Amino acid sequence: MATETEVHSPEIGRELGVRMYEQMQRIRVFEEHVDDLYRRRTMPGLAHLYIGQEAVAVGVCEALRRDDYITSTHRGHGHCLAKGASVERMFCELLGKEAGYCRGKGGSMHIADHVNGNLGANAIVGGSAGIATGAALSAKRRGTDQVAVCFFGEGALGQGVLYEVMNMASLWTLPIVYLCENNLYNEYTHYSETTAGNLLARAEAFGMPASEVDGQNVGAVYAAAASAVEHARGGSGPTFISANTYRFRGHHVGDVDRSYYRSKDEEERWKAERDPILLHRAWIVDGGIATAEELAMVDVAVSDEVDDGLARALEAPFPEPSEVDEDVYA
Ligand SMILES: Cc1ncc(C[n+]2csc(CCOP(=O)(O)OP(=O)(O)O)c2C)c(N)n1
Repeated sequence: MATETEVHSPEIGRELGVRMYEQMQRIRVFEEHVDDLYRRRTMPGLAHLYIGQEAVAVGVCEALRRDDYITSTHRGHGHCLAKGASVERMFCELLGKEAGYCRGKGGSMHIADHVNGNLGANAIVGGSAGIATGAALSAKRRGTDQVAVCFFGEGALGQGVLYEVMNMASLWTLPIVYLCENNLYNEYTHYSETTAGNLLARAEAFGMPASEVDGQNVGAVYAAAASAVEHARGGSGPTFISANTYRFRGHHVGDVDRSYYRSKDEEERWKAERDPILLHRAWIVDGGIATAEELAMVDVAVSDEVDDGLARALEAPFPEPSEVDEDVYA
């Protein structure tokens, strides 16, 4: 695995470079706290951590406007935070509190944040493809220049709905980016055992441009996303991006013994050589964009913000029992 850090787009200056670092750190620290909440049995249910994949959500969302749409997956905390969600309200949702994004009734896999264009996480693999494509169709029909990004894991490449909507998006020239996060594993199975043929060729068959990007390099993801978003906003239709990445932790927080499906050595290599935050930090410092001391101050500020958000969420009230059937549709 290469350890290069220089494949950034030249237009990433200090403000964007440092903000992308901060956003990735926010996601990393948030997820570490989620893992801790699970281990301390403070959080009900499970969560699928985004640690290791931060550069994908951040690189893509930095190329979007606030009123652009995203749809997310079961591994969605990174997408929500990158699109502007509040740390405190996300913790509230995970802890079942009234102030959460779904008033505490959705939990980790159902966070939606319409104010920031996030149409929601989705526990069904491939389940958000129709929603994202519908949002793109709506934007086109309303004559806005909004773009939709559909995040999904490579496991969703086995879901028929993805191909139905990619066909429509291409026929109707919809403003959408299909963003496949290939973290190599569908739960406990390597994707090469579930996905036949050439991955990009699947999108190219519908006549849309398809490309691959290093998902550990936030600058490269940003450049690929910015170009796809411009393509969509300019009326040229859908594109497909496959971001090569890796989840550093288990499929979910309870997946701690992973040696039967991937080696410790493989995990350690990714963490040591392909950590998106370390790579971006090296790019910033080596390139003289900001100093190590400045980034250390960002680390402290992010850590304090996440600690405070969690403390407030832990203190926050649960919904009243009388509200149990409000906002519940199924
Ligand atoms: C339609 C459907 N089938 C099966 C599952 C169970 N399931 C949950 S996550 C997952 C694997 C998803 O892999 P991928 O899409 O690559 O995302 P990742 O977990 O790697 O982020 C499966 C099979 C599900 N949630 N939905």
